[in-house]
Amino acid sequence: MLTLLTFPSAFGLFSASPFCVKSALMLQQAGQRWQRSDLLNPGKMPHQKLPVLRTPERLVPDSDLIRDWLEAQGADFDKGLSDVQKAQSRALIRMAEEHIYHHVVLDRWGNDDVWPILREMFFAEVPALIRGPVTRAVRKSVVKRLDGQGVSRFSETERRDRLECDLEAISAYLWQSPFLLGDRPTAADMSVGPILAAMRATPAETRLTRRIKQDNLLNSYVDRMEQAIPVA
Ligand SMILES: N[C@@H](CCC(=O)N[C@@H](CS)C(=O)NCC(=O)O)C(=O)O
Repeated sequence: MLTLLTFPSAFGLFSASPFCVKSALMLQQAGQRWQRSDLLNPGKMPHQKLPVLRTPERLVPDSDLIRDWLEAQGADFDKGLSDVQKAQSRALIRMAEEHIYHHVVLDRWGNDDVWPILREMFFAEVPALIRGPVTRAVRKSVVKRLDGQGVSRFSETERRDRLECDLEAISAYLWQSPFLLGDRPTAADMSVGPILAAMRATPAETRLTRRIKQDNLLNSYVDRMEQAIPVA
């Protein structure tokens, strides 16, 4: 049986990590027999990140490589799509994973209202005596990476505008069909859906959580995705 090494469930989601949710959706959609195994520290993983899929032969790191592996076994997440739609799918996936995702991470780790909740949720197993310094160090390293990526260097208004353009692009698709590229979820939905779900699920009310919750189109899309391929 396949094992998905994943960050644990959080905020009512299969995992705090949208990449882990994406891989779970793909495993489910591919009809594979699989189980989850929760990890808190991916330090020993091939990319020091999660998700990782344990197959009978090897560890497959990275949600894109997991997708490739599943497709090599016969899965087709973009069944019936034209070449242009497949190109659109790729662009949507990159927009969500390489841009929107960083806004979500900043909203979780850079936000002083969210941080105390996150600290208790993610680090409950760290002994109380060292929890303070350990959690501060982890937060500092995440915030430093966001600075390196660049998202936190924009002003709040610039960030809002950048994100808004992406959400409008996604909405333009969703005005046409229940899922991004038609009547059924495809690979693009399995990336975009979990990232919007993560944005909505941040455990404090923020500009980003409100942005999804108050948008009927996006909010119902997140619900639809969760119902279409249940993995929780
Ligand atoms: N490109 C990777 C991204 C995975 C990723 O960024 N995972 C994050 C959690 S959302 C992680 O493991 N972070 C731990 C770290 O960077 O130390 C994929 O698609 O799987």
